[in-house]
Amino acid sequence: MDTSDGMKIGTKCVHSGIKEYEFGPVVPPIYQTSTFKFKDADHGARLFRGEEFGYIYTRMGNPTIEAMEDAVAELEQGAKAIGCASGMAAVNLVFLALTSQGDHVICSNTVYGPTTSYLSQLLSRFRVETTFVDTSNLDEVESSFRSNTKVVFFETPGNPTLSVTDIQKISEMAHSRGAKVVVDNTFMSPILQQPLVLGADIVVHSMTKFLNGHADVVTGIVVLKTLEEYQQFRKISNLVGGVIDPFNAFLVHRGIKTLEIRMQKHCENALAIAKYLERHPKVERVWYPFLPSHPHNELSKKQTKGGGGIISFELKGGLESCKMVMNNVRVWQLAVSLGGVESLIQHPASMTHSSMSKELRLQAGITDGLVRLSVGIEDVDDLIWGLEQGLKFA
Ligand code: LCS
Repeated sequence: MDTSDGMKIGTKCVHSGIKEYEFGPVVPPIYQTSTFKFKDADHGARLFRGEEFGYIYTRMGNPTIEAMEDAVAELEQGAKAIGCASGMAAVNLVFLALTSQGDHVICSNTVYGPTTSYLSQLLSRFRVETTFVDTSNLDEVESSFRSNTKVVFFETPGNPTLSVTDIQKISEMAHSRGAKVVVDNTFMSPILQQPLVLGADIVVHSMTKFLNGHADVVTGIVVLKTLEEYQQFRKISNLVGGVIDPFNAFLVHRGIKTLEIRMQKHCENALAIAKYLERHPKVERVWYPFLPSHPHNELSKKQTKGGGGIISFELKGGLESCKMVMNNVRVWQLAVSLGGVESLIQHPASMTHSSMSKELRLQAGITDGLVRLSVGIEDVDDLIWGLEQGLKFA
């Protein structure tokens, strides 16, 4: 039995999803099995007809995976969730479930590069058309709706420029036109932002990032608001595969126990580093939602509990300066991905967002002089010292 009902989120992080298991372990066992025995032939047939609940085959469900899925669903205040093999597998599941030939999607122009490419280069082959807009601009979103618009998809804050989108207002707008709102909540985690409570229909995560938090798995999840939607999505997930495996689910569930304290430290460190960068003579501009200079600071403070662990900044010296900083920083590691306990630095234009066309990249504000930081939980003095070693060369 889940013991976390009615508790605060830090308690939920520790207890959510955990059931009673044989021998009484306090953490869910890793059911590393592809398949489950039926009691007899009639039992197997009843499970397949859906007349009785039971595990059948791990692509369709597994107790270790379900424990983690229930934990994330509870933290996001959804009904149920589906663990996926990666964040991109979660994005794919959403669009396979929600769109058909001839449909239209509105997507923020500030999302992870491969999400843009998935929509513009892959889903378009199945005659699902996407309009990319600045979703922080409500007028732009409003004027992009068509009679066949089925989905509005965005990250908030967006990767990598940290532009913030009003979840509540966009949800009202989309619902009045019969479209669903899907929020990629990877940058915030349910500790800082709960899109379903603000009116969104579906949440996706790359759990590779903050939810797991330790840079040792690639996984994703789709959180559904209603059981009916979950059942509809589960049927599609059973067909497309691309599900998480029990060991990775175990690791993510373990990571979630410390999610609240990790997010607090990510936010605290990131705000201090954003302020340091803002004062730095070699830095042109800093993008961090909880800085008063961020254009969406007010909305960010209303909609989220913290600025998160990601900062982007523009160097006065452009691309050459970015390379000097990346090649000379200490403590920080030059690598893509984000949301782990270790601090990382990378260059969106040539790395995470390089699959986008130059036109879409510049439209999203991803210039050659932009550097992205994923601020970890190390001591902030060491992080600032490490950055300064690189910035000296900018
Ligand atoms: N959504 C967001 C917001 C992401 O940042 C990423 C990956 C994905 C979805 C896809 O998740 P994955 O399939 O990798 O689990 N973002 C990355 C990034 O910024 N650097 O490397 C990966």
